[in-house]
Amino acid sequence: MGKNIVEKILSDHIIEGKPEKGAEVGIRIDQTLTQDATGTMAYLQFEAMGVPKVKTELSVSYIDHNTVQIGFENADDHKYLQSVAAKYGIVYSRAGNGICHQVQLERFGKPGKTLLGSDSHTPTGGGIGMMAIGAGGLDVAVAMAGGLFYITYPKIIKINLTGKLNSWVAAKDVILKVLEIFTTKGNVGCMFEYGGPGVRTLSVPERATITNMGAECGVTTSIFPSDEVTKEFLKAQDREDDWIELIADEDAKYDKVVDIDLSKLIPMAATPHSPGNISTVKDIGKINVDQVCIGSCTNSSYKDMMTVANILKGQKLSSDTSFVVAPGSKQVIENIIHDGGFESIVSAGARIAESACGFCIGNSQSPKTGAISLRTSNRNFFGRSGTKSAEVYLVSPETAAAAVITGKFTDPRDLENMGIKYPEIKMPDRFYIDDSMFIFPESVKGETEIYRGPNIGDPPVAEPLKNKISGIVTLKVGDKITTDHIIPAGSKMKYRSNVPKYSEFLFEVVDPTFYDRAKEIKESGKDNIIVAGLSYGQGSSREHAALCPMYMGIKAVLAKSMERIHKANLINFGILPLNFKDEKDYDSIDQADELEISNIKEAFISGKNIVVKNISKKTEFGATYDLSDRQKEILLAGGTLSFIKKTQINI
Ligand code: MIC
Ligand code: SF4
Repeated sequence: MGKNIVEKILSDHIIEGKPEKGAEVGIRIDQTLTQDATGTMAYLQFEAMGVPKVKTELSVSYIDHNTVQIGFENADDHKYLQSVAAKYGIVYSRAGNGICHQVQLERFGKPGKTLLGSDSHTPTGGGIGMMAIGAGGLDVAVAMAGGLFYITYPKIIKINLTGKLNSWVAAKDVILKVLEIFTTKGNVGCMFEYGGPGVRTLSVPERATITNMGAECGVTTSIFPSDEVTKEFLKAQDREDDWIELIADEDAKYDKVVDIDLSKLIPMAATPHSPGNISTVKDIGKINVDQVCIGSCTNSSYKDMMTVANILKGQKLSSDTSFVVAPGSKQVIENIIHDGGFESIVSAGARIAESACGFCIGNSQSPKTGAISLRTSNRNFFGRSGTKSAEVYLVSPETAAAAVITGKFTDPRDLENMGIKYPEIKMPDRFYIDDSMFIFPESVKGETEIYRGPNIGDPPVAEPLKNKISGIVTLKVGDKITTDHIIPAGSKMKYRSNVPKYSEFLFEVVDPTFYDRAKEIKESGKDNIIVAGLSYGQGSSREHAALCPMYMGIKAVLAKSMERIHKANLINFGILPLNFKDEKDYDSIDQADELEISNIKEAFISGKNIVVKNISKKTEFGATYDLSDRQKEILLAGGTLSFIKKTQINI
């Protein structure tokens, strides 16, 4: 029987477990990437493993998130990361070189390889035919040390593309359509594989926009075939030798096939406050736009920037709109300078931000009170922009550029009526390439001493899971709680290397009293427990959303359902992830109730449900857990680091 692309890559990489749907399999990781906001913890944990050099084919450490440098913290972290990279054989991508996913695609991504990244948008690499997966920093550290990465053998969903995008309709509109179909919940354990005749009409950056935002659906990853278009892209990056053909066999099977006719799509937007709230641009109407931000790992490629530049050529920014552009990499900036695009963007009135995450993570450019902000990024979670009252819409670069000119939400197809022609962008035959912002480990001479400034603290160690968790529901939350709700990034992100300080901001967006209440419960000797609705832990890979709760004495999270990366992070840090056996029991619990979760170890052995007693309400109900034997052992050992030390597994 023929194989699809996912099956081909997995069969080359599975080292442990059987390729059966729903089973846990351990895969070999060829490449890793980290970014600075998740990287410091990942490398502190890697150091604790005592491995002399990384064992992957390639590991890259990017500086792209914490580049604001108000105070010493960011710069300290950068220096630490540079010294770790030099010591352990890791490529270091300096601040200014660009956003990790964009740069990885340009310079290192290889079809058919596996990539594990400590960032949820690592699947951007699927645009080049890689199996690129986002994970917590600790899982990436294990992979760098030569350990396996564990996933659920996926359900493989084919998204069959036919037709061709019309003018003014973009790759972003494709993924917004996918989000409309699949929503942001209920897709855990699935992978999207794109196929069909429409694929060849999409360039690599367009494909990468689509795989990037698959993360918002909660799938493990998304992947495109590696074909002639991929070959041309790699050739233009002077990397033709990295190309292999990777296409599904004619008779490949899928768990589900969904058809999308590209020629039927129209400009779309995700409305506040979820990438899953999908509307058409037309239906939103001509509302005033206060801010337009173009960039982020979703839409900051050469193609995106040149499209915007050509739309804005000879135009000026509307007087009531603020406009920022952050090209995705140094390579993108240099190429749009060479090809004349930079001038049009600057001349139109853009404020040029450095090639970094910046506005996307609320680390700059927070909009004004109550603003309508149009962004080409991938997440519009409540409060993420740094302004709680702002309404953030996610759109294509074309729709964003239209709003720059008109100052209003505008269907970009209407620009034709203003005499603006749709720009057909041709990808360069050869990009202007300069790798001087990488520090390659081969170039580092002599012994390296690790630099540890005052911002670098030791990661706290988890405790072994107790047989009885007895404590208080510190917080009860609803559906779709994101990691941005759990622990904000933005201006607080500079404390990533200082867990006690960063923990002060836990659930700040949801309930500013959380930290004090959790501290009091912890100090009284009781456990903290979180109760949540559907799809808890959506969004980022940030392991601080588990690490800081662990530090504050949270022992269990009881939810209707949980997202993949967050659940793995909870296990890595010894927090028990539980699900309601019957979702209705969620309604019977109130915040501040006292719960008792007992006989956990017996349940792990017998495989039976865990009984949760609500002492306050004098009721009890069943909780399920979807844990492999390996995950149970990790929890009982007190998290992954302790598990590695205890079992002395050979990584
Ligand atoms: C995000 O987009 O939310 C981030 C910031 O890139 C995170 C990583 C982090 O929190 O450091 C992600 O996507 O994993
Ligand atoms: Fe950076 Fe935003 Fe991409 Fe996250 S989603 S990696 S913050 S650009």
